[in-house]
Amino acid sequence: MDAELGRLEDLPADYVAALRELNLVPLWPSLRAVLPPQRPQPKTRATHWPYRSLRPLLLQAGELTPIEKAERRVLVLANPGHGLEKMQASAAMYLGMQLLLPGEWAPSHRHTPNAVRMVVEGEGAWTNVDGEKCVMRRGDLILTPTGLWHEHGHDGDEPVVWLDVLDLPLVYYLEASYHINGTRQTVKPEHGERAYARGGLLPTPVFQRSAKAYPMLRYPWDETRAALQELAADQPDLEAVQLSYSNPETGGDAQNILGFYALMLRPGQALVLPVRSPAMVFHLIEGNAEVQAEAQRFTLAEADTACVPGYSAVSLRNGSADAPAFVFIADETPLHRKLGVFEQRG
Ligand code: GTQ
Repeated sequence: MDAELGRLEDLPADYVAALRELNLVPLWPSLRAVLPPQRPQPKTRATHWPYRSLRPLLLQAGELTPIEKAERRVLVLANPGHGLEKMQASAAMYLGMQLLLPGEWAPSHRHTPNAVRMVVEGEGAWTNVDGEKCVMRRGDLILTPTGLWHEHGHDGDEPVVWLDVLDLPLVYYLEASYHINGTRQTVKPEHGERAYARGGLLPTPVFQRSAKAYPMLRYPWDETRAALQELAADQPDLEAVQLSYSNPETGGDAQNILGFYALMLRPGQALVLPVRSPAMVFHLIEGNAEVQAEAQRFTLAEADTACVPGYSAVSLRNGSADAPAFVFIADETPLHRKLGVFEQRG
């Protein structure tokens, strides 16, 4: 058992005042708060954002606020455990649902936080990232890594919605968050998803290697879905049919701070995840699934998003006995591993 430590109230008021005057703080009254026993006490709460409820409010934002007055028309999925005004889903993850209407243009900018988009609904939108025009179709994952120019446009005739996942809370906390506005991008003919279309085969130009830190920017959903189904068929005993979105040149994580994965739950499958230090986000692309984290249980319908804190017991269950469920997962694993604080218990 931990010894009980002295409280601030135990100290003479004039002593505390003298400390404050010199910008000094006694550690012992706060020691247990910053170093709690056995495991962290996350502010992040298990939270569910049903798409059915947020969609009408997002479409209403399209009527209330023109794109010129928003630049990015986004409703932020804020975790109440952190306070809504902090606009964070977890310690390091930000989530937003972004709406772009036909004919609109979200102007070019670049910023220090890394972003990805997971396309939720609608046809005809595109995002230019570093001069590469990425079409946006449901289930596609599109990267906009740190420092790269990006702009969103829409040539279709129905609203387009996507989920933004950024490491903004971390970069903001580091006092390293800022943006620069730019002008309309010149589109180049390259498409990383074509160059790296086959796993295990790398483009190998004789005269130069790719100089791009992020060679693949769009991960089309039809490819990801097919890869999951082929993996499931190839390994019928595999417990977790999961793929990582990776950088095809390095084989490492697609981005430096957050990790991105696609998981297929077989019909009727229940999956108990190991307790690990990073927080996780689940976004249901197809099917239906249940997420249980500690005392909470959420039933995810298509396009629903949920967040769970690190160090919690999480289990997933496919609610259908006939059809697979496809889940997009974002987590803080690359960050935890780089910092040396990654942990898996049990
Ligand atoms: O689309 O560039 O949700 O800059 C937050 C900040 C989206 C974007 C967000 C952004 C963007």
